[in-house]
Amino acid sequence: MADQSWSQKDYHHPAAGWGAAISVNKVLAKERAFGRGSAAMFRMNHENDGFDCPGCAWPDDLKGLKLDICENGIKHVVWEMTSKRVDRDFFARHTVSELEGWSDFELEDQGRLTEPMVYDAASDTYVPISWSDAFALVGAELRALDDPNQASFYTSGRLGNEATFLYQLMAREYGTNNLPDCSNMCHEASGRALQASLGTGKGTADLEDWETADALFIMGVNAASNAPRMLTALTEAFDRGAQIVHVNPLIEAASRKAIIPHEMVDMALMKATRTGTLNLQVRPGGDMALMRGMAKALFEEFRTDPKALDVEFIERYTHGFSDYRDLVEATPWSELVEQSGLTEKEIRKAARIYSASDRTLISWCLGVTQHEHGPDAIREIVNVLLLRGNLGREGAGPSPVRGHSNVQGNRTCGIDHRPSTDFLDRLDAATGITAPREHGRDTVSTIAGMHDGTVKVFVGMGGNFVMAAPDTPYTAEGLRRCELTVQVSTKLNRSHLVHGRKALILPCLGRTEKDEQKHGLMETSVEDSMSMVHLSRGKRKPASSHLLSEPAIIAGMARATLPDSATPWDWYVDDYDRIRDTMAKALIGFEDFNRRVRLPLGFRLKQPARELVFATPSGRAEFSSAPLPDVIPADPDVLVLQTMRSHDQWNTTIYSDDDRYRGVKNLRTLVFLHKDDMRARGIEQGGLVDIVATCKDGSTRELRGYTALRYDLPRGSAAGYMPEMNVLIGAGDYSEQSDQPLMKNLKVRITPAR
Ligand SMILES: Nc1nc2c(c(=O)[nH]1)N[C@H]1C(S)=C(S)[C@@H](COP(=O)(O)OP(=O)(O)OC[C@H]3O[C@@H](n4cnc5c(=O)[nH]c(N)nc54)[C@H](O)[C@@H]3O)O[C@H]1N2
Ligand SMILES: Nc1nc2c(c(=O)[nH]1)N[C@H]1C(S)=C(S)[C@@H](COP(=O)(O)OP(=O)(O)OC[C@H]3O[C@@H](n4cnc5c(=O)[nH]c(N)nc54)[C@H](O)[C@@H]3O)O[C@H]1N2
Ligand SMILES: [Mo]
Repeated sequence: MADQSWSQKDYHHPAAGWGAAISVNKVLAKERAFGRGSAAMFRMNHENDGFDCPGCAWPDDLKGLKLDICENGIKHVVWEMTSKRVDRDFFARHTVSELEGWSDFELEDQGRLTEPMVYDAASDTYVPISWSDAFALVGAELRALDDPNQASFYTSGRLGNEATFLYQLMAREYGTNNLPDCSNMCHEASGRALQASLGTGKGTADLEDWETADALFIMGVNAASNAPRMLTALTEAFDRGAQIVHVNPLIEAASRKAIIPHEMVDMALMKATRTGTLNLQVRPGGDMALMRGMAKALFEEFRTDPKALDVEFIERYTHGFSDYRDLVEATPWSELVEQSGLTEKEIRKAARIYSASDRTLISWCLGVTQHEHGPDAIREIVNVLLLRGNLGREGAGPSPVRGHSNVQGNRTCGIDHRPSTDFLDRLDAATGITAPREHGRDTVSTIAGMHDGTVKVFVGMGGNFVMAAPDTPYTAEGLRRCELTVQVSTKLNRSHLVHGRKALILPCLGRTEKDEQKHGLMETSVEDSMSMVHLSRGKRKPASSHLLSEPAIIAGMARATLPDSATPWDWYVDDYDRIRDTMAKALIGFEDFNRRVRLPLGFRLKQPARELVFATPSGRAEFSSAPLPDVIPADPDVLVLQTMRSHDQWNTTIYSDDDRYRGVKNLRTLVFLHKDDMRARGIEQGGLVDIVATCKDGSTRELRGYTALRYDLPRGSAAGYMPEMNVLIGAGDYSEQSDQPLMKNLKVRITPAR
């Protein structure tokens, strides 16, 4: 064995519970945020008073006095509240070249950014710049471009709705739809599939549906780490006797048992509740075959039991049923078994659970979306739901688990590189601008544009583009070719060091902080995974007196870029109610925004598909009849590698090198493999390996010296961590259907290290 400082053990404890509590205390201590951290928890996610958890997009459970908090949400808040600071002295002491040698962890660990900085090539350092000079620089560069489409405006899914609206308004008034966002890497597939099937880009289920479903299918998500508050819904589901089927190549912690931290008695007694009733270890990309197999079993059952299908629903509300049935019936079991990686018995068992249930909800995340056929797989999920009328009623429906806390709100409020004409017409009418109609660039195409010289200015509203995007060196080279890169951030990260000829770091307020404007303390709104829109109000003193809010930074850039703009940028920033008044006119479902967002729990955006109104060409829910893809590599030597998060990270932010629920300590440069695949390759437990990925264009990329660990996953598959493994994903490795990078489907060869 190589390095012995790491360890791997099976994890037998329940998810959440004391392990989580202890971990929270460690984080509080490390960030020197004890008093602050615990006070903050009690202000988070509270009925219209307090800030929205900046972590994931799981909805807040605000009923009664239940304090709905989770370990990772707390870590995330504390991360923002650290008492450490990155100030001008820090930048004077360290050249950018020196900082490039630091780890991502070390960079973020320096604390909060405190004032605007500009890159000074002569000294290779960032030096202070006033806000007005920073805005003037952005304006001058943007105005100097030959074509507005030479700029690209990225959003990471933290941005509140009001800032989001101003940001897209600025880009469109300036003249481009180049609005890539992190959603291009997570749920683009869900948006496109649901739009095609149901005429809406979002799920239709809400938290109450989670609370009343009697069968839940949880697909391709590591909920205990990435949506921990789902554990509450799962324990409650188990307690009421619901079936909970987890579909995942890995048996993740959320599929076993959990103790919910706010259930103090359970915590004290160590009483764990089960959170799963069946695990189906599909092969990577095998979800569509599983769904189709379930449909096939239902059709068979229907021959003797007319209740197996909801014939009335199908006749009344759907289109394309008979084509779909013919296709499914023509697909042999052998193919479904092979492509799903499951046995016929397992698929039939899942189908029986489904047909015995009156109210079924199907949820999914990146394990389903980040594949070549993500959209087809999601449409197949919808097909299966439609077969039994699991739509538009309590306890049922599709429920994608979104990522960043406001990624869904970003799309609703206009971050869309492919906006509909309808949306743009309303925007124009409400704001008096003339938005461009030509579609813009997404994440993948922004990187391509940086390389061919058609993208010269990059603005990042949050996020860490260079680390989050695929093909790290290629993306880095693209950013370096830009004339100007602007990063609006709270903490130092690699995207500040990998910069254009000119570069700005613009530090902003975090969501936990007070946002004081001319008309007083401002609130911003967010939309969760289940379409609830509610207010978030920061409570803490800002990390530095020089920070501006995101709306103020956007307005500053807009004023400098569009000197003749008729948009009242400063007037908007003085009072966010004014932004909301304009949003109420521009966005469907936001009527009377200012009043409704102040209702005790905010309001739920109307979901036409939930009312069985379908904005599809046929006006009905569309069955899709996509061919079943072959997801098995032709060469048995090739493994399908997925890149995922550890328990202790937030996307590109790494809290520690541990992955508690997978039993790993102190190691991130690892690859999980099936024991037989290890044996076949002469790889030992803990042995070092080289990983070579072959990209779609035939080019190869490699990572050397990773540690191989035995893990319970399907033969032929492998797993490791993002963002380190992004170097293996070619820039051209994205889905033809969704343009999403294939982050869960890399074709690799793994051999003992040379
Ligand atoms: N603590 C924490 N919370 C987070 C984040 C974070 O980094 N840290 N990130 C946030 C963001 S932006 C997002 S988008 C979400 C991401 O949430 P997840 O989707 O849970 O993210 P991953 O860690 O990529 O895990 C992917 C899961 O899919 C499974 N999987 C892989 N391939 C397949 C497949 O072919 N089929 C099926 N059925 N499953 C598969 C993996 O085994 C793993 O369980 O979480 C959000 N919440
Ligand atoms: N290989 C692989 N790659 C992936 C994925 C994968 O599963 N596998 N997942 C993809 C997914 S789903 C996503 S969403 C992306 C994540 O992509 P991003 O959203 O671009 O990345 P994050 O790591 O969430 O961004 C962290 C940075 O955001 C800044 N920040 C934090 N809070 C705030 C705030 O309130 N305001 C502002 N302005 N800035 C703030 C901080 O400076 C911090 O360094 O990564 C993608 N990349
Ligand atoms: Mo995401």
